[in-house]
Amino acid sequence: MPWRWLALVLSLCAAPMFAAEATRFYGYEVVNTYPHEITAFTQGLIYRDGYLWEGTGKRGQSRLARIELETGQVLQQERLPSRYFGEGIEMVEDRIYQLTWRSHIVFVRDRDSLEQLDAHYNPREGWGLAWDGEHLILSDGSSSLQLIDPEGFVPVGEIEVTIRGEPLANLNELEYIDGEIWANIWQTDFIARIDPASGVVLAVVDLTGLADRTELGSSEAVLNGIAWDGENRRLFVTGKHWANLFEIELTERE
Ligand SMILES: [Ca+2]
Repeated sequence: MPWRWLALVLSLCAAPMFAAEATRFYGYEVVNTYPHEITAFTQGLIYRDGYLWEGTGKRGQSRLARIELETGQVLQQERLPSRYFGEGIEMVEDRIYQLTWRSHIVFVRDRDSLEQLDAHYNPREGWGLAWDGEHLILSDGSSSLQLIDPEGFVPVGEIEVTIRGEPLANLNELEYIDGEIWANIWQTDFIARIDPASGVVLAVVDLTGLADRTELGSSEAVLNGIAWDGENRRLFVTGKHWANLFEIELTERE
């Protein structure tokens, strides 16, 4: 039941005393609003070296792009062959990994030229990707996250993600922030903050209303894409077919 977890979250909201003990909840404030290409079907988003990097999906529209934050302008891009549906991206040193949805191929590109250096096999679906400094973290739409050695893209571990003891599925775009794994929950306005050691959802970020602040380019326009500027501690979020990307700060909920 795909919405089972949502019922759990809402029940937590309705019981704040218990929720405060079990799962923290955060709201948000918008700090900055930037342009974002409304045609971009955002599947992977990171901020590194002063730029946004975005992987997009849809066959025939999939690409990896380096983007200027302030203008949303694409500075550099590499398109995927039209048979591939691009998914999550992550940078490991001078290499960028880009997932495909169901083609089981992971492209490895040079950070500077975006030229393909290598390709790996991913036995699962490819959804989101993050980097904890030692392993890549892969989501596949289930409640399970894979830990992967970037050398050869070899799975070395698994994290089962739960909220109040129940599996939390539909984990999508990922970001590793201050020792936590943050995950968009597909087709919702929620981001889960996950303890990598236990898989327990420590907190839920509720971004309800953010989509109302931008133009949406299709019926598939949902929140997706988390990027963290660790140096300046800035948090960026956007969505598929959203006309804007937002810098937000979290607010505590009672
Ligand atoms: Ca990300």
